[in-house]
Amino acid sequence: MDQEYQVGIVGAGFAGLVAALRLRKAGRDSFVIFERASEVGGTWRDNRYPGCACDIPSPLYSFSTEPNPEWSQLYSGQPEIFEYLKGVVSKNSLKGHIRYNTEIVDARFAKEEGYWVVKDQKGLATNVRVLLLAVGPLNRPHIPRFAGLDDYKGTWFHSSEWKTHYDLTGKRVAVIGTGASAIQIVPAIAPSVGQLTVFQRTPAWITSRFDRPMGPKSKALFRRFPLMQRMQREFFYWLNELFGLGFVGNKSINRLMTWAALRKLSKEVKDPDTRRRLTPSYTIGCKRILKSDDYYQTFNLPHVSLVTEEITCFTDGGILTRDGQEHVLDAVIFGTGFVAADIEMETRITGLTDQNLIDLWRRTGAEAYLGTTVAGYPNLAFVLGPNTGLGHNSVVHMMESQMNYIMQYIEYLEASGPGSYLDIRPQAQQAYNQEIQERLKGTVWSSGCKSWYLNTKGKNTTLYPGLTVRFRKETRRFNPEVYELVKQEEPAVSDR
Ligand code: N01
Repeated sequence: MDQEYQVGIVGAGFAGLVAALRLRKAGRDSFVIFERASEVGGTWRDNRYPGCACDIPSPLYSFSTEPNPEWSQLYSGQPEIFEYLKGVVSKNSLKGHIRYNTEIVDARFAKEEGYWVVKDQKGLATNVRVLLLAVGPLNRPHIPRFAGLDDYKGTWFHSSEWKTHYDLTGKRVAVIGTGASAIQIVPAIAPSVGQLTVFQRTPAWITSRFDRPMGPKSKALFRRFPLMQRMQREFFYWLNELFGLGFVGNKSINRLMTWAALRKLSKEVKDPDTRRRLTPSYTIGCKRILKSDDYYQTFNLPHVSLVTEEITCFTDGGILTRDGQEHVLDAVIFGTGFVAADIEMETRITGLTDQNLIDLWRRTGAEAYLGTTVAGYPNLAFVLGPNTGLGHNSVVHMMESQMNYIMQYIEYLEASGPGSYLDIRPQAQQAYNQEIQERLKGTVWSSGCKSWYLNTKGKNTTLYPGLTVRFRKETRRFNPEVYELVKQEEPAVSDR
């Protein structure tokens, strides 16, 4: 069977939609998006917990080609971001390209033909010349298997699997974890619960969000003068880049961020002992810096308490901590994050050999050239692949940079004739990743804390160790000399 599409995209979250928009903009129609759920949105579809919002300002955390003058807040909530994504899909007529409820379980490169054969959970195969994996790193919940959890009689769930029908009103509730999700959940549920206990293992560095509503005047202004919104986007982008310098070695900016965060803590938390326990002891930025305008104040409420004793186990009625105290609870929310650095995709991906890419990465740690292409797996690219995450700016910018590169990659491949394939040379991939790991050494992320940026072997496979301007420059031009181009002598297929 011939290839059916030029491009197949796995995932219809932000990354998959960035890819689809770029293909559309280039006038391409031969692409299909495989989405395992019944709706687009990825993380913004799955995370529905109270208070869920983006910690990057919406004018920046949006597609550069799809500005939205209607954001109601500077930091929009999940329902609005989800609606925005669905709106972009409708406006750009992408719906017809999406195969919903389709989970890709197997992707095999047919090297004689120069295309990928991808199979879904029902066994249906589709052939695509280029496969784009846009699955995102934050969709596999990390749920620690505490002893006794199975015997606990109360309700428990992970932040990304919120039980929307469970009413927390008046209940004795615990939140485990104090990461980005938890610090949004805690102030959102505190007013309605009867008692709230926050179990903290490591305090987070928290800075102010300075969130504010976008009133009718600014909306009207942005509608009338799109350039104004573009300028607002640029403003936040460059501000974040400036603070990004503090992550990659600039001590003065790092000190400024530390000072601002400590000042905020001392102003917003009344009780000195709670304040002390909320004070981090590691370098700011080593774990993701969190942004909140209302988390700290929650600990001033009489029915909210912070527990820093280690959790020993669950009991029938709640949680037992190392000091021997049992915390009786009706419900426990796991704000314990995601498995991000150890790629645990269910899909079997085989390229030029029978080696499953995911098994390979389990051994080596995930790595790719420019976070995009992987040696031995030709005609395949990741959008938001290894070491493309950020601690300081919008990942949408990174995805759009990658698509600048991927579009040229596709054009070059097509110009090379039907059935040809492009494989990144292992030496180029290795040199790039050595440099990435080298550059990470001088950053805050390597300053000694434990974070989800690191895999179980301690290797940082998630973050790009620099400013996004640098990555944009690196991805500006496709460089064919670092690829091996294999042309078919007698092409088995023709391009559609
Ligand atoms: O997860 P986290 P998150 N016992 O890994 C604690 C993005 N995000 O879901 O620091 C006790 O940051 C752990 O403690 P420690 C955003 O980019 C997206 O909050 O490891 N505690 C930590 O406090 C963010 O950065 C969206 O000591 C345990 C917490 O759980 C990323 O997702 C929304 C524990 C985990 O924090 C992850 O944020 C929110 C244990 N055994 C966040 N195991 C959306 O896109 C873990 N912890 C909507």
